[in-house]
Amino acid sequence: MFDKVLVANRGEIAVRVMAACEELGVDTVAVYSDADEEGGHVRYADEAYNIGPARAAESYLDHEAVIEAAEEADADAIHPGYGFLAENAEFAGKVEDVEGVTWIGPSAESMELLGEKTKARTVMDEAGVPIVPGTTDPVETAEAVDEFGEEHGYPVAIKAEGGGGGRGMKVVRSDDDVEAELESAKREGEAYFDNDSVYLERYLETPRHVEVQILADEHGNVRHLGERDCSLQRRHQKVIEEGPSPALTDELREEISEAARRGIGETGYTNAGTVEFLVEDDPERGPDELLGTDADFYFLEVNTRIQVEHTVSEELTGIDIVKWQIRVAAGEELDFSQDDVELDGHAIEYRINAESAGEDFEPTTGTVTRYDPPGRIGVRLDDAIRQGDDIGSDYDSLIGKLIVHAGDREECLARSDRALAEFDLAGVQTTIPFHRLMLDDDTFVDGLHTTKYLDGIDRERLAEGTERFGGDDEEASPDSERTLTVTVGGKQFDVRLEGEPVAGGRAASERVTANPSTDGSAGATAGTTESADTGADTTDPVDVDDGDGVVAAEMDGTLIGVRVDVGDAVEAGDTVCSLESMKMENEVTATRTGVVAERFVEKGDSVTAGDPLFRLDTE
Ligand code: MV4
Repeated sequence: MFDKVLVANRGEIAVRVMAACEELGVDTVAVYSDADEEGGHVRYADEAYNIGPARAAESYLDHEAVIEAAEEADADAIHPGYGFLAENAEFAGKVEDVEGVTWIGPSAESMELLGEKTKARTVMDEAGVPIVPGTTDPVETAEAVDEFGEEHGYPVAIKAEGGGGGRGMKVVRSDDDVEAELESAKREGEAYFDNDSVYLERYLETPRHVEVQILADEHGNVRHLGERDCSLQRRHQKVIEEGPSPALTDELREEISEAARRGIGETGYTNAGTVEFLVEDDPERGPDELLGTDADFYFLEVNTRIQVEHTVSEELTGIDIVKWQIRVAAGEELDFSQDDVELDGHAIEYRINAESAGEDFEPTTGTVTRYDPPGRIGVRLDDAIRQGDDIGSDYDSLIGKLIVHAGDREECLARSDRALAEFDLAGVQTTIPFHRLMLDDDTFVDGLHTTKYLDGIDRERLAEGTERFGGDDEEASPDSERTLTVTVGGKQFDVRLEGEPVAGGRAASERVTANPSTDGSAGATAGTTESADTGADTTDPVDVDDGDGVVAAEMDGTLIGVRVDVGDAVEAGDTVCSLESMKMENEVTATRTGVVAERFVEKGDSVTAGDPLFRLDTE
């Protein structure tokens, strides 16, 4: 076993990995950016190294900075968590090449193979795992797309070879759109993955998203830990995950899980991974009709990392997946057979994001003035924050995960209701009210939601519903108390705040009483927790045009791609540049047709919300 593991991540997943190390008797090393000096993962670790500025590209994504920290700390392994460098085969390869440091994950070679989608499709196809009807070779021309559409029918999905998690996918609804969508998919592939190669699949209109958890060791053992249903998503971001899937019969569940195990076994994969499938749902299906072995399911992609929702499978099987990642990387053999793996009851994970569901899930920031999470039977909370922490906007918005386990789905839903009602968090808006709304939603409660469900839900209903359940402007009751730990002249004090908090968390007239801090622990500010298990995801295009043809940045960020220059003709809807913000890539699109008259920025520039990017002359 390793002596010391460096965790190349932040927030709840970094703490989750360190907790596994703790149980294995392994020392832990945190790395942190300037924004995370007082982050929860730094508090938790045995030692910590600053690896650069807040901007992820200069810290958490800096290969050399992470490897240097590992060498300096004399760590003998690196765990990447999810997001950031977790699925970067190049980085994994660099770690593999460092003498005395082990990569806790699949081999760089496996990551590369499965990261290239047509290769992954080919391997799975050869292993007898059904793949979505389509091409296993890249397509080059509009004619090839057209031909596929004629033969298999529209809609057709054009997907980027390097894509995944919702990025670089375009849907072609008729032959009129082929040319534009093909160009757009290639451009995105090039911008995001340095790879303009694309392939085709038949587009399924209302699939369910089912994924199988895999653990594999270096001795040829491959086990599946059952499936999770992640159909409740918005814009490719999962919000609630559960297992077992409420839509499948045990027979279909077994068939999909075994297909995943077979496919992974063929690739020589090791460590933890997830095999994603789409299952064609029947829109006419009732709550008591489950999808059986006559339903079609298709391999989609393999995620070569631990995922945000791994906790669901841990609750169902009682197997500590993260601990096994570390043990497998250290060469240990899985000590349980497939028959030993039993799914016990039902588990649901609720992502607690600092977002306002009523305002289109806009990320929110603030200071956590009250943090009193639920507990008791069947409730697990994976987090890294504490009362007094600042939720910033440098990283994405996941601040914790509530995982509820019970004997069956019905009990799990009731227990979830109880746990979410108990969850007392103030100072920053979160998705808690949204989750409570979902527990009051017939489609979700009946398990009839597909991947399209949330994007089609009425905005008003979301706004009203989240308001009803504690709402977006929740305030502390007047007699409530909040405490903060502050440092004054080098001494730490617990400060009790009384009175009405106002926006930002400070009372207009508040009494402050201070007592010396009992445990001497540092007062805390933490950035938000990294959550994007899909890596950086694409949000909807940002359209900003203040009326005089100026396209302005809607948020703070860095320009990672500038697509047009002075003199270029653009059409409304064309992407003019890509803006990275909070680890997400946002396409800035032209809102009108015209010619670029002025360009105020170039690739690599940092911009602040409101900064002009281009001026368009309208024709
Ligand atoms: C699809 C699809 C329908 N047909 N492929 C989106 C994320 C990426 N991993 C693949 N995705 C999809 N691929 C075909 N041929 C629908 C989606 C999709 C989706 C998939 C899983 C979970 C949520 C989704 C939401 C929208 C679209």
